Amino acid sequence: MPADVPIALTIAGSDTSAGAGLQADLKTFGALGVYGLTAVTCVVAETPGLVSKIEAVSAEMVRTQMEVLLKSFPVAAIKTGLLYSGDIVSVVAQTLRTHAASAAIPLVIDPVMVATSGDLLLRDDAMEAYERELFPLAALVTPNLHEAARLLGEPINDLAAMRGAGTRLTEKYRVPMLLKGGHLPGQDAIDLLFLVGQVVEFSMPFSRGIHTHGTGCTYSAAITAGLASGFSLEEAVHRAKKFVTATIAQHLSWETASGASLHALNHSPTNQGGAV
Ligand code: PXL
Repeated sequence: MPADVPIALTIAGSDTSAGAGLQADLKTFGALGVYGLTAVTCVVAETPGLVSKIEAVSAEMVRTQMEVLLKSFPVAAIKTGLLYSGDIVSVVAQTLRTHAASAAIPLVIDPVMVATSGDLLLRDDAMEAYERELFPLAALVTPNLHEAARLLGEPINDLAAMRGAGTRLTEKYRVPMLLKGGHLPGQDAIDLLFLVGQVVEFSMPFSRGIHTHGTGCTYSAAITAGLASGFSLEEAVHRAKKFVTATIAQHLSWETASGASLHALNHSPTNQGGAV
C-alpha cells in the first residue's frame, strides 16, 4: 500500500464468526483501501444466528487501546460498533473528547443493540450514556429500524413512518442520521439519510433468503472508510450502500457436517458495484 493510505479506527466487539463486529470492519476497511485499527470492547462467542456468550473488556482497557492508537496514528475517521455497557460508552465518549475532538476526526456511530438473530447485545444502562455523551460527537448515527424505534419509543413499520422517525430523531439529537430500511417488506432496501434540512434516499435491490449477519457493521465501516478517504457524507453513504449490496449479492456459503447451510457476507466482492 502507498504511504499515504488513510487510516480508520473501529471501536467494537469481536465476533468469533467474523462476519460482523470488528472483523467485518477490518475486512471492509481493507477492501476499500483503508488501513484499519481496532479497540476491542467485548468478545462475542457466536455463529451466525446464535450468540453463546459475551464477555466485556474493562472500560480502562478500552481507554488505553484508544489512547495509544490516537496518540500515534494519524487517524482520519472513527466508527463505533458494539460498546456493550454504559461504562464503555462513557469511556469511549470521554476519550474521543480528549484525543479526537480537537482533530475534528469524523465519528460514525452504529448503535448496535440487537444482533440480526434477535439476540440482545447492548445492556440497558448503555442507552442513556449513548444519548447524553456519545451521540453529540457524531458525524453520523446509523440505526436500523429496530434501533430507531427503541430510540424514539414508537414502532416504524413503513416508509412513511421511517420519514417521520428520521425527522424526529434528527431534531432530537441534532446530528445526521441514516435510517436503514432493510427490515421493511418490499423489493428494494431503502435507506434515508437525514442531514440538517435535507433527506437523501438510497435504494438498492434487496436480496432475500440470505443470512445477512454483519450487514450493519459492514455498512457503517464502509461509510467510515469513505470519510477517511475524503468523501462527503452523502458520497460516502452512496458508495457504502453499493459495497454492502455487493457483499450480500456475492455472499459465500458452506454446508456443515450436519447438512445445514452457512452463509457469510463476501467482504472482498470482485465487483463492488462501481464503489471503487
Ligand atoms: O451485527 C451486530 C454485531 C455487532 N458486533 C458484534 C456482533 C454482532 C452480531 O452478532 O457480534 C461483535
